[in-house]
Amino acid sequence: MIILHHLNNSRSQRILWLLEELNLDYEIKHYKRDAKTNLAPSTLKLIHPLGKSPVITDGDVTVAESGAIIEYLIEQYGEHLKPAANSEALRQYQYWLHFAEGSLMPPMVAKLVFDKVRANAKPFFIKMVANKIADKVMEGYYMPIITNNLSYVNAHLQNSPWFAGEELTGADFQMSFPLEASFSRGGGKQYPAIEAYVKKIHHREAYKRALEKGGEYAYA
Ligand SMILES: N[C@@H](CCC(=O)N[C@@H](CS)C(=O)NCC(=O)O)C(=O)O
Repeated sequence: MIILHHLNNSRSQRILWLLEELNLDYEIKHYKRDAKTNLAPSTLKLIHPLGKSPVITDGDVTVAESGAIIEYLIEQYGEHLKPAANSEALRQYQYWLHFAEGSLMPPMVAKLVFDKVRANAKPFFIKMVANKIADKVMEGYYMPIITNNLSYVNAHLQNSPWFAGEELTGADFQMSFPLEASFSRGGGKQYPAIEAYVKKIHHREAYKRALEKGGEYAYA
């Protein structure tokens, strides 16, 4: 039996959606982020030493890291979600599967960290200095990368209904989280193709079931 070790408001939602889309039999074990630190509970380290979510167990097998989990589930249970060997669709599939965590997420995580620094720095003088540093790094470095990445994704989606072409594939599950996260605060009007894509995902029956089963998810 597959068990998804699922953390609220996390990348684990993409795996939940995939499990639903594949119509698999699985259980969810819920973990809740600490209200203060937002970190996962230490019990997740009993499943995998890094203590991050998503992580799945399937009998004796434990798989961590969203991209690896998606590849594992597709290899084992859903080959139809992977394009044919040596096709352009397969190259696109591999590219976007890696792009999501390799290029798109890191500057977004940096933004989240700097937003937290701005919000929590105390006392007043430290806050002023922290804000100045945060603004400089964000404006000078991370924001241009985020904008460049999102414009690139938007241009791709203007010409392609799914990330690897005409069909839904594993790449779409992997790309869903950063796109949802970047749109969750009502931003993104300048990226109409991404907006339409995120809406399209949210209308899928499997996605709705995943949302229902997963509970708290701030990005849908
Ligand atoms: N690149 C990893 C990232 C895993 C990750 O950082 N997960 C976050 C949730 S989105 C987490 O577990 N955070 C809680 C913590 O770090 O304690 C993946 O895609 O699986």
